[in-house]
Amino acid sequence: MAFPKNFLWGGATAANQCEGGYQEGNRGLANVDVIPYGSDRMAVMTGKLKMLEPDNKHYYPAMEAIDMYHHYKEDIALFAEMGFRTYRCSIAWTRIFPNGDEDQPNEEGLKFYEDLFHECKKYGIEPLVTITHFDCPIHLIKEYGGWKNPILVEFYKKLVTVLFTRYKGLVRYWLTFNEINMILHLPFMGAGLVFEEGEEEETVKYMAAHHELLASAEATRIGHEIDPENKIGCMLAAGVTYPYSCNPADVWKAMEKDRENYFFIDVQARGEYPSYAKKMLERKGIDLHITKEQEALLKANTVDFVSFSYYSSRCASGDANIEQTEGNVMASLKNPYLKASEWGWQIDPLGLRITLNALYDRYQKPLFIVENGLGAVDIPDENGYVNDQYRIDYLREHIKAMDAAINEDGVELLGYTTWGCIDLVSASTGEMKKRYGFVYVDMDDLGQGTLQRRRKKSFEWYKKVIRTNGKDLD
Ligand code: BGP
Repeated sequence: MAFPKNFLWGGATAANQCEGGYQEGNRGLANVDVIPYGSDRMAVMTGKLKMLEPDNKHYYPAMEAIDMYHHYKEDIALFAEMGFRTYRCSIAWTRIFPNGDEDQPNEEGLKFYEDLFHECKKYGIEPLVTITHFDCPIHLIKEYGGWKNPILVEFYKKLVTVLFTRYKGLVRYWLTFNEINMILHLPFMGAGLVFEEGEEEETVKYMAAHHELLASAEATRIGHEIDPENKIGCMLAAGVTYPYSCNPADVWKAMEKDRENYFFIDVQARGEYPSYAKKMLERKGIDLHITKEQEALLKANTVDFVSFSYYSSRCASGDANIEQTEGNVMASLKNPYLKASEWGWQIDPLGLRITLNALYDRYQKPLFIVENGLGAVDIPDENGYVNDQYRIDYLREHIKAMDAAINEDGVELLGYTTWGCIDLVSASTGEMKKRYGFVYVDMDDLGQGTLQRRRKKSFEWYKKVIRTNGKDLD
């Protein structure tokens, strides 16, 4: 058991799921603010139901979330108490450019993150910053159609130039787009796409993806220019796909499913559209009009490291009649060898080792696990204490898998940030009761609660894991 000396242990959050304060500090309205809790949520996230303004009939959990906007000092102090060496957070685009297309950034928003990063540094915590974690200014959606419009690349360039300049020396680790492959599954959330009657959805999604890939390469270029010390990474919703059986038709299906996801990272890490993707687009009749300049941009600006989220492996078959289960948005077949969380996400620590190896074999770049964890219903006892042994068990097995990948397989892994280190709003369901944290937050699915923070059992456990650099996992 030995993790590298500078291994970055920590936790991860996203602005839209924890910050709240959606109207504070001149912040503008974003897509994530108008994604409601309840039965319309999926339709809005997928761009099938157009909701570009809040209404009185829905509850919108991101608006207040766990109000980290006002609690960040207290929360970072708790992370420091656990010994975090890094904290992954994201920037709300609309705090920096409320509409997205202004000439000048909003000073209050810039100052907010500057203070937050200083607060991290005070404790020796290295910020790991996601530039866009599922957020897009509503104005850019209404006015330009979101990422389907290439002009978004220009607005994004402006955003990253401001961020890299202002936070030079304060932030070194950056991720361009959270779970970039989610655009195919949650296009409103991932790219501000709303589909009009008769619109060719797949074409629009791949076009928007192309623009995000260009924007990501631009960010890598600009980030390196402004400060060569910057480390810029991409981010994949990962989880290897197993063939349901050794039937070659199943093996083929599993490969196809993996390629659907790898496609994005192939471009970001290897610098070009892979041949299978070109053929796939051709077959579908999708022409992205890729220019020579764009090809050169992608080629010259590959990422420094590959980061990913991992919750479970997936399973695919050539036979359409096998039972499905829930997964991180992407449905998978039910794997009879695995147990699942209360939300049906299959638990597979060895799958993490397999995923780490697959990504390292493919890209030969340092990896970073920036999300992993167990979403569970936590029931506080009469003293408000949560004994979340199940979460400890989940994390322990995944840390062992990381250890094996590093020490037995030679994978280069920079760090590990568990998802939702403090309870926050679930991205897929909008619930608060799907909790991931070491810190309990008193808030329910409809925004009722005191917002009080309390340490769970896993808090002390993770503190020990970090203190011993992953040696003591008991
Ligand atoms: C990933 C997202 C996160 C996060 C996590 C857990 O897809 O990057 O934002 O929420 O999944 O998912 P959920 O919140 O749906 O349980």
